[in-house]
Amino acid sequence: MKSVLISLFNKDESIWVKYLENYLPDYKVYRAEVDAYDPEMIDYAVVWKPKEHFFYGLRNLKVVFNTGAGVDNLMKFSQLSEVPIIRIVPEDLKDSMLQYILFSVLYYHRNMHVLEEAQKRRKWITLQEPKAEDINIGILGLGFIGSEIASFLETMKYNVLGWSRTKKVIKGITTFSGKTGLKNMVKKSDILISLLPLTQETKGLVNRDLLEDLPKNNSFKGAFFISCGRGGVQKDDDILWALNKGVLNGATLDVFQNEPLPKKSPLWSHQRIRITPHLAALNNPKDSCELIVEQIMKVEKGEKLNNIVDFTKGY
Ligand code: NDP
Ligand code: OXD
Repeated sequence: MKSVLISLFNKDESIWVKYLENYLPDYKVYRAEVDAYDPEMIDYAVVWKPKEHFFYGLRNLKVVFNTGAGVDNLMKFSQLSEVPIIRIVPEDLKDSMLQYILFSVLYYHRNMHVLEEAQKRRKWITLQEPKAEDINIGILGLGFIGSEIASFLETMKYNVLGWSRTKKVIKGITTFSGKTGLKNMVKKSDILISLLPLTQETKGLVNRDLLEDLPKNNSFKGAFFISCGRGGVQKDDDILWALNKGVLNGATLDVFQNEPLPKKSPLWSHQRIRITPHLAALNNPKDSCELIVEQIMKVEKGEKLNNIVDFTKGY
């Protein structure tokens, strides 16, 4: 009998087990932290932030399924350089991220950050918002999620710019790559959005130097930062510094260098920061399990897999 071992940090594993058992009636599904199992009998692993010891003894592992888009938590397991890691990214993950980003972009575009303050002071102020085409939105990361967000924002008439490791061609989007490309894009970005994975190269990329390049004399009198990729890409202290110095006008942060964000962090109470607890786009268990099962069937038939992570690149 084939076996699947599951370990999902902070997720309700029982729902995932139910779907997997339902879709794979001939397989045994074990929960790593609950069930007894023989590690040598495990064929597939379904994980989210697995514990240090999770992969011990899994000598016959065929594939690891990461139940999320970001695989940074798996890069410390050197034994996985030999085993394919598949990112499970259902289509609706993009929809969720799009909703989150659209909400955040509109919040700033329609001056809600100013109007909320005015309401607290019972002040009736009339503000004319800039036209969408006069707002430059710079997107860091043009992958599965970033490219879709870029195209959607372009259909909303925003002027969209995007930066990636390799230069992209996306209709209606001005694209950049490389260090100079990054600087050139940041200098123009009224709203900067991070959708980058956390790798050796992206760690700490959104820092003082980068934030200082953002426009200051635009119609918002400063730029906004929306962070939805990985917290390690930004330096939280530098975001605070930029806000306090007036280098940045506002920030919406879904991800942080340390999660959960420590209670004592000054980010919580900063007037110009909006915080959400890493939920911009969550994997829905049903669609994810369907994708996992689809890929298991491919392995069993010797077919090519989709969404394989490049362990050397780290994403
Ligand atoms: P992809 O792997 O499809 O895309 C990653 C993008 O980042 C690519 O365009 C890639 O460039 C670019 N990139 C990677 N390294 C660099 C670099 N050194 N310099 C410039 N660009 C770089 O990832 P997804 O779009 O699926 O997801 C992005 C991230 O979003 C995930 O890694 C995850 O961390 C995060 N995420 C967060 C969620 C949340 O709830 N907050 C939910 C889902 C995802 P290239 O195209 O050239 O390879
Ligand atoms: C992901 C996430 O990477 O939820 O999918 O952050």
